[in-house]
Amino acid sequence: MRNVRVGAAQLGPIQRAESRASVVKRMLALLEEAARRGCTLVVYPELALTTFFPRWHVEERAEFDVWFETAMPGPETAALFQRAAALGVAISFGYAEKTPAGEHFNTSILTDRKGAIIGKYRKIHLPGHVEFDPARTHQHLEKRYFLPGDLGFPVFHAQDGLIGMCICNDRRWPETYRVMGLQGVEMVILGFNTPSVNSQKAAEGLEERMFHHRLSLQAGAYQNATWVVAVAKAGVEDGHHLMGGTLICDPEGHIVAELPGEDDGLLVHDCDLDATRFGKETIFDFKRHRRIEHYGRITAQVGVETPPQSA
Ligand code: CDT
Repeated sequence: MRNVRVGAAQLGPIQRAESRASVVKRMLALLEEAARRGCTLVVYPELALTTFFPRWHVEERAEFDVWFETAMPGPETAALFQRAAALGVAISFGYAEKTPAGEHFNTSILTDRKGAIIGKYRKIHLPGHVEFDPARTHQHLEKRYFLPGDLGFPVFHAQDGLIGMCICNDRRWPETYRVMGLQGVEMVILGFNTPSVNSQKAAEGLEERMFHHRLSLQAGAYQNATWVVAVAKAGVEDGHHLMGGTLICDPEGHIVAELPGEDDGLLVHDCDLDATRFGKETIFDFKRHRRIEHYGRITAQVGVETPPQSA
């Protein structure tokens, strides 16, 4: 048994006016609770330090550099790393990253239990659009403000096992999990900011959004025999509703824990990494069963190419 007691640390809404210092205080409160409850790993959401700013359009994107971190840890986040190290708890959270070369990424990091960053991931599947779109009920401008991640889907030795990260929209893509699955991933951790309505389809509300969320996570877990820990930023943020749905899937694809509500809150679960072995050694023993000679299209082609019509 290789148990990881994980704390999925959901954050309620972060309003535009809320300072980083105030958010870090909320994260620290969840960290303290997690340590009291014996967690060795705490996972926070995507863009955990700020409001979900890609919902706003600005002509001059440099105006939005205020939402980006140029150092991690930085002045406001150092306290989080220090406290996590003192408590012996590893942490993972998402933030907007601006590199020294001026590139912008939607990023998450993973630390060890001493507060050292041992893993970094930059979001690859950026949803939404580049320009203001008047046809949508709300904007989702991730493609405007971020570059697609350039680090692949790495998996890290952590917590006596193999842990990988992805971010929000990545969870809807089977490729995300499979690339990590091919590295033996035993726990996928991710944060998300998901509006509870579809900006292009008013009829698609919370129930359907939650269905697709669970469906994606459960399939990813089962098909790769891995734990999946998904953590929401939820509630009404600057007038826009983000769904909750912080949950944990076991390697058989079952949801084994789910956090109700849309406020700051901690979902704690014991995840035995050895529970991934059965699936990895039987139905999803990739080495025995995969047929890569038929998977060429997956990497050779982006969009759909329909077959030619027969005469
Ligand atoms: N943050 C994020 O990736 N949210 C998306 C919303 C999709 S709608 C453009 C998600 O997949 O949940």
